[in-house]
Amino acid sequence: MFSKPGSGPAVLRKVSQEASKVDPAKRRDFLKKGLAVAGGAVVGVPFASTLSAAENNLPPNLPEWSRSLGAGVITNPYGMPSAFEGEIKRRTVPWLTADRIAAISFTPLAELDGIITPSGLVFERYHAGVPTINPDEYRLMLHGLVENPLIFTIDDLRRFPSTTAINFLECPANGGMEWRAAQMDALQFTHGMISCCEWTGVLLSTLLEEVGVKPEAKWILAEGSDGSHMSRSIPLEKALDDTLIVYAQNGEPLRPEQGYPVRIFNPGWEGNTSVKWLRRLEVGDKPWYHREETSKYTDLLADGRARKFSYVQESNSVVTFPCPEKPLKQKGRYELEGLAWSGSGKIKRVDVSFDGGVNWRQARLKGLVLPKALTRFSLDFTWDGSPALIQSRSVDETGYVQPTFAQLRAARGESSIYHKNAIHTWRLHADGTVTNVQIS
Ligand SMILES: Nc1nc2c(c(=O)[nH]1)N[C@H]1C(S)=C(S)[C@@H](COP(=O)(O)O)O[C@H]1N2
Ligand SMILES: [Mo]
Repeated sequence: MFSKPGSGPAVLRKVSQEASKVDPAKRRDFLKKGLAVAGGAVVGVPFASTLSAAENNLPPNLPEWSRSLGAGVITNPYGMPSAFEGEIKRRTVPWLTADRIAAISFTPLAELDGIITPSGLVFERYHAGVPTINPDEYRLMLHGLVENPLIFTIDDLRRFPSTTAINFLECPANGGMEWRAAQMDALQFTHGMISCCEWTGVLLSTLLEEVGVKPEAKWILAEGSDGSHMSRSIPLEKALDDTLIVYAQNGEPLRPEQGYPVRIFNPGWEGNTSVKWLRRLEVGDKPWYHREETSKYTDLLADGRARKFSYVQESNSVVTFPCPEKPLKQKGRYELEGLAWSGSGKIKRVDVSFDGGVNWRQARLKGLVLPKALTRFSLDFTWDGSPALIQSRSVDETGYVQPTFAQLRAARGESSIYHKNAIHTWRLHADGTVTNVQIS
């Protein structure tokens, strides 16, 4: 079957003819930058070659799904992804993170576009599983060095002015398996303990104003109501700056895995400070040094001392295409993509190298460039089949430059599993596959 003459197909034909032209000036430009151009390669299939396909759903035939009524509106009262996208999912590393207590699942970064992580794909980290909390029984206590201690219901929290912000949330152990050597051959596992959502809630400063903070107050303890009683000490300056008491994620109530019905959210800071299933906020004059923040969230240095309260997630970046999950299937033109972020503010610049850090080209920042949020970058390139060592290097608005492994190890040793933000390397092989390697 053919479509009407002169309509769709003619337009398609025109596009594919144009795509086959290579502008000589651009070609010279590519060569100058050290990237070979595969001669005459076209993206897509020439229109005429499909004309012989008489009995299938491909153009120019009309597909079978265009000849009958589709599913109705009540099929999915809550919409789900296409059944063909079932492989886009959170995954665990069975030997390391599948345990109920030390549970971690990873965000499938290679499969995502834009900067927002869909709620169902946000990585999960819990120390004692996901509690089931009836919102009618939910209460938040705010007490300690305050004039007027209060207990809030969710309705109470919603009566205060709300704030919405798009921010990343990263576990400082993101990439922790890579501190000493390249180990995981998947972007999902080297960088997938990060998400970026739109969060809505009330500023903690608003609640603190309501209860009246005493002059000697300097710290706040946030405590979860799950079995782990996860608790962290947060300096008052942060609490009065951008800390949110969050009840919504990507426009709907928080997901149970993310702390339903209420979590605290500290933009740009270690994910563990964003205590989920929040039960209690206590105002005090010194840190509490509770179990998790002493036994876990300190960074052991080479000389045996430990960094404490290393809250800020330093600038980091990674190439998300190509990557082990997304190899190159043929030569020709592509758009390299990646994600960069900084807990200190906006991403200012990202550079990309194809030769392991010898030569660098500036990537473009795509779409929204927001403080303390994932920022997408990209770079056009044409692959001639040569092996490459692909890297990205971010610079944030404070001027901080993402370190090499050599720089990071010189400063921090190799004893920590946290805050590994070194420049990452993907080895692109001649057959288009990609593996994880480290070069200092
Ligand atoms: N109550 C409670 N809050 C918690 C945790 C927990 O186990 N219990 N895990 C923390 C850790 S270590 C991280 S990295 C983040 C993960 O947030 P997410 O599961 O929403 O991605 O939640 C933090 N908040
Ligand atoms: Mo974490």
